[in-house]
Amino acid sequence: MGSTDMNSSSALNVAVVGGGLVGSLEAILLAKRGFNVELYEAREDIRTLEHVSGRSINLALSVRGRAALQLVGLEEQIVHDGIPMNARLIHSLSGKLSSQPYGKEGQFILSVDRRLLNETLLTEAEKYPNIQLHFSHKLLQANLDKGTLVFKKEDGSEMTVQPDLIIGCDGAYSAIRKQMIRLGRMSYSQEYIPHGYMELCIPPKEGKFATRINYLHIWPRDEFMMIALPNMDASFTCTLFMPFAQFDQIENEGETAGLDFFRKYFPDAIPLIGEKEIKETFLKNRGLPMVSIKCSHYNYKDRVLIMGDAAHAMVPFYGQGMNCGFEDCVVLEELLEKYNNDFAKVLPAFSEHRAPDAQAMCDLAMYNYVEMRSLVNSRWFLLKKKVDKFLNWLMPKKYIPLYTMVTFSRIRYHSVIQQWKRQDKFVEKALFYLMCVPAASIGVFMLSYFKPSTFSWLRK
Ligand code: FAD
Ligand code: EGO
Repeated sequence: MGSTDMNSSSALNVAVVGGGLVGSLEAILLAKRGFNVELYEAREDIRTLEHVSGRSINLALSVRGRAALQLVGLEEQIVHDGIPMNARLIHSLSGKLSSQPYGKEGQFILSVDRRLLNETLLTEAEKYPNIQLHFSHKLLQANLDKGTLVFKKEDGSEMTVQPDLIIGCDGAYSAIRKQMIRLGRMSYSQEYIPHGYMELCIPPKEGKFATRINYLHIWPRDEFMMIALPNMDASFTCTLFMPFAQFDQIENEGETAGLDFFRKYFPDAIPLIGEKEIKETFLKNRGLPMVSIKCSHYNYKDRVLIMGDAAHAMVPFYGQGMNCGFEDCVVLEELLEKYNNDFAKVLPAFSEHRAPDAQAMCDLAMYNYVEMRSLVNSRWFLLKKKVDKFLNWLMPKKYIPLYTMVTFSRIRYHSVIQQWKRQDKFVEKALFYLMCVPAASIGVFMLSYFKPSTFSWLRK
């Protein structure tokens, strides 16, 4: 049995495992190339679920993610359904607000609703006659040598398929990746960080946004960090990052500990979120873990490929996880084109081309995690950004801030690191030589003062 396809069509069958952000997008791209695509998603169809307690969390979409959405003709719609964030807005402990734009005119990142984005992609996928969506299909086993996948269906029964190509887009805890590791010769590392995250909601105030809309709100507080991104329904979603030890302490201290914590570190956010909501969120929810996963390669022979978080989960301190996963899709698309859909060439090439970049982004995200905690307070945050801006003004071609290269360009991530190191070295050197000027002047002055004869040849 070469496939589950009963049609006489000779098109190759591709199974996409995971109908999250990357899986649903990749399914569309593969269908556009004429493959028969079967998409298997463990959860129910999210479009049929009631707007239950699971609060709509939002994501920052930037240039790399948009490039992929453009390939499937959805960029405009997604941008329309998102909220531009033109600047960062830094909240100091005293409640002072300072903003700084992300770029020149019209440069912004977008706050998009994860669920809406996923639903839009699934609905688009459904328009293709050569895509079949299978919800409530959880991958149980995979035999990658034979190329067989076993799914568990809603009614508990099992189903086996044997597609020509398997694309694993099943997230950070990928079952496909697990099988690839078992087959050997695959590098793999994972790291849980000591921080957890928790989401809180800033509800609309009299139907309007309770605070300034078109910003990425940031509360830098050393070990504790909070951000807020706007939603289309006039609410904001806050994400609080703090060490699990602190989450545990608050949990053990009792009823009002969460609120007391906010009084101490985020006083200006209390009227926005509401005392009751803060108390309840701390009682109801716990800190959620964040993991960074690097591996290589991403393919198994010419049969299996992992993409998105399955291949490279990263800590969220750059807002790049989804963007990087979407860029994976662009890269795969380019390689399929280049090698005329020849999997034996495309898959190894994808691993070789993409792993250095995705690993670089994982490193950059981890670096930002360390960097942001070292910023101590909002003053330092702003100062750093001002220095970046000044250097860029001084040398627009030679010095591009790291955040700009990552977020507003499509420079390969590994090249971003190279360029960043290069320009940092340059700045260091420039500073050194600049310091040499006053140092030399002082030297000349002292010499001429204490030993004027040194310069007697000048007076001839
Ligand atoms: P997922 O979205 O995890 O999708 C995987 C899918 O596979 C799921 O639908 C799951 O149900 C399914 N699945 C899993 N196992 C199986 C199985 N055995 N069988 C069948 N199906 C299965 N990224 C950004 O770009 N910008 C941001 O601002 C941003 N903020 C973030 C904030 C936080 C707190 C976190 C945790 C992440 C953030 N990210 C952000 C990262 C982003 O969420 C991920 O990179 C993105 O969701 C990855 O998409 P994916 O499709 O690879 O994986
Ligand atoms: C000095 C000052 C060096 C995610 C500031 C580096 C990340 C880092 C988590 C923001 C924006 C989208 C984000 C900036 C820096 C999302 C982001 C940034 C956070 C936290 C985030 C910025 C979701 C790092 N982008 N960013 O420049 O505004 O700067 F604060 Cl905790």
